[in-house]
Order: sequence, then C-alpha cells, then structure tokens
Amino acid sequence: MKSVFQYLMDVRAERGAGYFLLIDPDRKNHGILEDLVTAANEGDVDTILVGGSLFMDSKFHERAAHIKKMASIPVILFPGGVYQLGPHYDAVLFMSVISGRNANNLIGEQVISAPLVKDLGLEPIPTGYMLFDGGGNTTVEFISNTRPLPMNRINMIVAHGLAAQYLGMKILYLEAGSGAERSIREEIIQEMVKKVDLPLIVGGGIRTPEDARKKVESGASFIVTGSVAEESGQKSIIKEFADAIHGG
Ligand code: 1GP
Repeated sequence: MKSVFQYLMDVRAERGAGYFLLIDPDRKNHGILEDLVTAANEGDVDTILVGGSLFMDSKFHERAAHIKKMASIPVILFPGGVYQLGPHYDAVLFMSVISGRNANNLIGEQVISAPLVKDLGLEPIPTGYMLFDGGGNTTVEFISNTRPLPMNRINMIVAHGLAAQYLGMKILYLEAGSGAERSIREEIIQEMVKKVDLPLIVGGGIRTPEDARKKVESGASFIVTGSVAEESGQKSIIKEFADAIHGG
C-alpha cells in the first residue's frame, strides 16, 4: 500500500497543491466533530490533521478515534506533545521545532516518541516545523517555549529551511500560529521555494480562500486551515477553500 507521504506527493503533483483541514478536538462534542469530518469528506479536503497545543479536558484520544472512524480521507496526527500519540492515525508529522532553541522540542520529545511510533506502527513523516511571529501571542509560542521567527528576516528563514533539508527532513511546516493576525507572507514562501528543495505546508491565520490561493501561487504545496471552519458555522466554506487551493 502506498505511504501517506507518497499520497501527499501525488496530491501535490496531480492537483498542484493539497488542503489539510486541522481539527482540534478540544472540548468538542461528537456532533461538531461529525459535522467537520463530513464536510472534509464531502468537501474535497485531502487530509485531516488532528492535534493541538493545549487541551482543557481528557477526551482527546476518544475524539481522535471518533474522527478516524468517520473519515474517508487520511488522518494525520499533528502532535502538540508525546501524550497525543495513539493508534487512530494513518501517519504522524514527526516534527522538530527547528525555529526554536528549546532542546526538548528539538530532540527530547522525539526520543520519547520514537519507540511508541514504532510500536503503534504509525508512519512518521519527518517534518521541520518553523514557527513565525504572526502577531498576537499564540498558544504554541507559550507551550513550545520558543521564540517565533520574525517574518522580515528572510536570510535567517531560508537558512533554517536549508538546515532542515540537509538534515534529511522531508517536508517543512511554516506556521504563523492558530488564529494568527498575519498569515505567512507570500515573499517568505517564494524565497523558500527558490532556495530550499522541500515541499511546504503553510498554516496559521488563513481566513479566506483568496488568501489560501495566494499562498499556493507563491509556491505552497499544502495549506492548513483550522479556526475558520469552526468559527464560520458554514461548513460550505471548506469546499470553497478546497476549490481555491486546487485551482478549481
Ligand atoms: C495551526 O496552522 C494551523 O497549526 C491552523 O491555524 O486555526 O489559524 O487556521 P488557524
């Protein structure tokens, strides 16, 4: 069977770019989760990401299982920590927070996670995660205890991307943080595409299909939205994002 990573590369090659819907299961009842997963299944989303930085109750795994059961597309864990690992995924973004200098997020959590990933039989997708300053203090900045990269330091940003490539990572996640005031600047995406030979996942603060399309035209391979589908109440927005991202 083809790997999830290969599936993602095929989506990128065949559709130009892919759409990841992030579902943060925190404090959501099964009805809300079902609505989101149904909208993803029917709305031409390519992959569901499940994860978050902070949970205010203890039902994460139960809800992740429910999402996986409902989904007809791949479900990938986007982990906020080792405690989020479980069997309910097709793959895990095996991430290192390379924008920061917090050893625990660079290698500590990964060492604890690796035997569990192996035992669970999860496909690890080696991911360089770069957190940017998108304005407004995002939860991930506090929880990861790292300083985000300023968006105007293009050389420093490209150097991080190249380091990830040379370390053998397979994909980069350019993150402005959930609910960011400013999404990742197009100029950053364009420079990264020119100089770094890795596919780019871009997320954080993307609120309109037009904004998503601009990221794709700048060279993003995968677009992530989280908050916008939850906040809008209009599940049809998911299909609008998918169409814009796929160029339809
Ligand atoms: C967070 O990039 C994602 O990792 C999604 O952010 O909730 O702002 O869409 P939003």
